[in-house]
Amino acid sequence: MNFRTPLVTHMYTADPSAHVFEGKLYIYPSHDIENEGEDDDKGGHFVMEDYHVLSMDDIGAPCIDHGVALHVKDVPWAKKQMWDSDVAYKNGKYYLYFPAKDKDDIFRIGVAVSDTPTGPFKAEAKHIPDGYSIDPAVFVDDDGKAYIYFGGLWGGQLEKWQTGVFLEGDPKMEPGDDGPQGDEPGLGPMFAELNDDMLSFKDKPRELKILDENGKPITAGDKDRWYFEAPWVHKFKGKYYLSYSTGPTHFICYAEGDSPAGPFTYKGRILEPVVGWTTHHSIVEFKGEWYLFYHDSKLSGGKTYLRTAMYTKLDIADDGTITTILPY
Ligand code: FUB
Repeated sequence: MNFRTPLVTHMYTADPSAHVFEGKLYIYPSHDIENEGEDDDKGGHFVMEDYHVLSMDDIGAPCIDHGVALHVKDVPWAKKQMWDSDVAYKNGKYYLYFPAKDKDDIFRIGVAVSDTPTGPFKAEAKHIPDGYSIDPAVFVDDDGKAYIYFGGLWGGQLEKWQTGVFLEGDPKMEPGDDGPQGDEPGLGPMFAELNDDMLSFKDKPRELKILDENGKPITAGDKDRWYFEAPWVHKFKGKYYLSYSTGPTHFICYAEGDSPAGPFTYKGRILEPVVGWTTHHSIVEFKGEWYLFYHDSKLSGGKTYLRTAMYTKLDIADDGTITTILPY
């Protein structure tokens, strides 16, 4: 089995979003590249320019790189920083959801369409209205309804959107300064149902709170459990599980709910910290088994912005409890 080893080594890949399409595993990673950017909390060193699509015919099979599926130069509204993406299938088409900074350096979420899971994807002329911040993840339920989750703090700018419009704030402020603090409820990921055309939201996105065991929102000061970025939703035995990264404490955690719209109650940890600053994952069922795709920075010798995607098996008990993975 090629568990816990790089999916590919000819380029750096991160934020792997895995799906089963046409009986195979398709992985949609970020494509990390070398750069001189500043390694700061604003994420200036993540300067990705394009997306490649990867696939595996089976667990343990070689991972194939299908080449560039979308480049920033082909996205009319985008300027730079093609961060974590996700792909959904509906109506015979594949939809790639991705963030990028627009001409004003504001992260927006766009969509690009293809007839095949490997692309190439053609970007819409404008970003999705009300699509902002980073890390879009789309969950298509058994009834065909599709939901998008997105948002990340600090470099991902989520805290700038608390009023529904982008607030730049004091330029001297450090990332995170203007988000909730201490005992205040932490910000949760944003959520919206997608319209049938998959190109727009049905309603304005709304924030999902992650609750603790007493039904109270996880606070901004609860850094081992707070939401930071990287939302992902999977369904198991009729329940919905929202997993996410805790950012500066480097955990992947999960919370359980009865509906894709939440509320979600914190349940535990999926992955302990990896080498590198970020960790970002996806969860997929393939041929009756569950897998966690994630990344670390081992291959680059710990460079936070040069990461490598990999996967391992996930053990889920009948009641949905996930066994915590120790990465090494
Ligand atoms: O890949 C750039 C950013 O790093 C992602 O958007 C975050 O989730 C983190 O993995």
